[in-house]
Amino acid sequence: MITRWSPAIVALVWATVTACASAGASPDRLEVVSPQAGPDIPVAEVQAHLTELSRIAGENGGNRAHGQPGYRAGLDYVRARLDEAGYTTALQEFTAAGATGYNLVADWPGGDENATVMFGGHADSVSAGPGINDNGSGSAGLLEVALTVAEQNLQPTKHLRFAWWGAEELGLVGSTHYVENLPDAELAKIAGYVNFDMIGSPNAGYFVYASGSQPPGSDQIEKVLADYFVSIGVQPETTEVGGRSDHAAFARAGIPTGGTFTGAEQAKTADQAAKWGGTAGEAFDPCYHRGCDTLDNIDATALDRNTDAIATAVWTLSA
Ligand code: DPN
Ligand code: CA
Ligand code: ZN
Repeated sequence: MITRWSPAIVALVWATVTACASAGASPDRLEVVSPQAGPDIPVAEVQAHLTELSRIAGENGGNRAHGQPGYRAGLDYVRARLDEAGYTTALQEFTAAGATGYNLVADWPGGDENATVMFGGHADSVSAGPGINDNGSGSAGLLEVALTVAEQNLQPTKHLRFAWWGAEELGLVGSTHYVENLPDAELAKIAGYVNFDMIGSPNAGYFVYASGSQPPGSDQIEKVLADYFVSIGVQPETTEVGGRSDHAAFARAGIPTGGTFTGAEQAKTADQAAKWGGTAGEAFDPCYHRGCDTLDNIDATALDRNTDAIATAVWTLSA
């Protein structure tokens, strides 16, 4: 790895600017030994999970929102697939807006638990609709990669943990609850957290979370994801996701974070349309937080590429 700044200086700067990096994992534990080619995940398998989430929303008042029956039904679908595959799963309860919420955490047995790499995304929709791009897409991509880990009986050096967060749409409630209630000793074992929130936008962009404003070690995650897109001939851009998704609580705890994103309410520029295709001047996701975020609101190519990026990140960062 070529680092521009010495890790000591980066750590010093980060410690100076952040007030609560108490339990942060040391960034060197995330160091990529050698990039691994992740498996090519068939997008049809990811789409099949989206079809199930759509059906579940349809049978439960049209959404999968926090506190609504469709939320729990969708989460139970994901959990059942993981249990069948051999994961150790747990539901973590919390309360938000007077309703019980749930995080689903799934551990793949094995690996060094003192170096745990986590991959997650939010499982709730807004109440306006079924939330198929936001965030059925990340939920389904993560699920299919987790199932592929099991099918291939991956035996990574590090310990692998997947998470599906509740009540993200109410203000990152589930992921914040998880991080804030994990004992410092457990938090210190988390070598990195990679987030996938909206990965199939219909007018897709190819964004990787910018690591510069994130804890030391985040550059490793950015590089694995960006290198993957370049390897398939897609030129990604970095984006400042800030406090807009579930990596935020991990970053506040000093844990290296990253992720991918295909865009929400912002309009695609002419330059972006030239390199990625799609429509300039139109939102990446015109159905963002609307009832029309249905199965029709997915670009299968973006969903495929991003799910393959998840697989590459899982294989590489856990090796
Ligand atoms: N956090 C997303 C949502 O659930 O509405 C939107 C989003 C994701 C925005 C990633 C920016 C970056
Ligand atoms: Ca694929
Ligand atoms: Zn959302």
